[in-house]
Amino acid sequence: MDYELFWVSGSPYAWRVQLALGYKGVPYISRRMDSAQLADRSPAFLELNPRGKVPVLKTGHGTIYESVAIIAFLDRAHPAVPLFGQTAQEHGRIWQRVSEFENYMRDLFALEIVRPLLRGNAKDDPDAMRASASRAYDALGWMERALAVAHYLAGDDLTATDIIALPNIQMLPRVAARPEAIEMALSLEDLGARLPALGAWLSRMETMRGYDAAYPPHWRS
Ligand SMILES: N[C@@H](CCC(=O)N[C@@H](CS)C(=O)NCC(=O)O)C(=O)O
Repeated sequence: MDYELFWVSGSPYAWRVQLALGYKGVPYISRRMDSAQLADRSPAFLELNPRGKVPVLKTGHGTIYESVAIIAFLDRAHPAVPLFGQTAQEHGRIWQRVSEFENYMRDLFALEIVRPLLRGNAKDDPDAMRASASRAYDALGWMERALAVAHYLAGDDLTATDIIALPNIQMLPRVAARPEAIEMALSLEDLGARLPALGAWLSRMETMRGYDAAYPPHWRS
C-alpha cells in the first residue's frame, strides 16, 4: 500500500517530509489540505493526529505524526538511501545536528521572525524583530562554520539534518523580502551575501533529488 501524506503548502514541517520521500524515491498519495480544512480540526483529522497538525503519514499500519519522527521512520523503512548515516558514529553526529537545529534554531526562525511577518504584526515591535534577526545570524553562523569545511550540515553527505533545516531556513529570505521587513532593515533577504558557504549550500540543496516536487506549490505563483 502506498503511503498517504497529509500536508499544507508552505508548512516547513510537511515540506521536510516531502523532501525525504522525494530524495528516497518513495511514492505516496498526496492528501493536500488547505489552511481552512486544517483550522477546522475535523474529528476525522483529529483521529489521524490528535494535535491537529500536519504532516501526518498514514502507513497502512497506522499513522505517524511529528516531522522528525516521520523522517526517522522512513529511514528505517527505506534504508537504501540513508539519511541518518551508516555507522553509529555518523548516526550520533547526525542526530546531534538535528537536535541542535530543533532546539536552538527552529523556533527562533519560525516563531520570532517568520510568524510575525506572515501574520502582519512584525511592525508592532521593530526592535524585537531586529534583535531576533541578529540572533538568527548568530545561529546561522553555526551553519556557516560547518559548511565551510563540508558540503552538508553533518558532513560531506546529504543527511536528515539538511532536509530538516532547509525549509525553515528558506522561509527566512522569503518573508524578509516583504516591504515591512526591508523597512525594518532585518537584512535576511539575501543570506548568501553575508554567509557564502550557506548560500552555496542553499544552491546545492536545490539540485537534490525530489526538490522540485516538494517545493511549496503556492510559492511558485
Ligand atoms: N512539531 C511538528 C510541527 C507541526 C506544525 O506545527 N504544523 C503546522 C503547520 S506548519 C500545523 O499543522 N498547524 C495547525 C495548527 O496548529 O492548528 C512537526 O514537526 O511535525
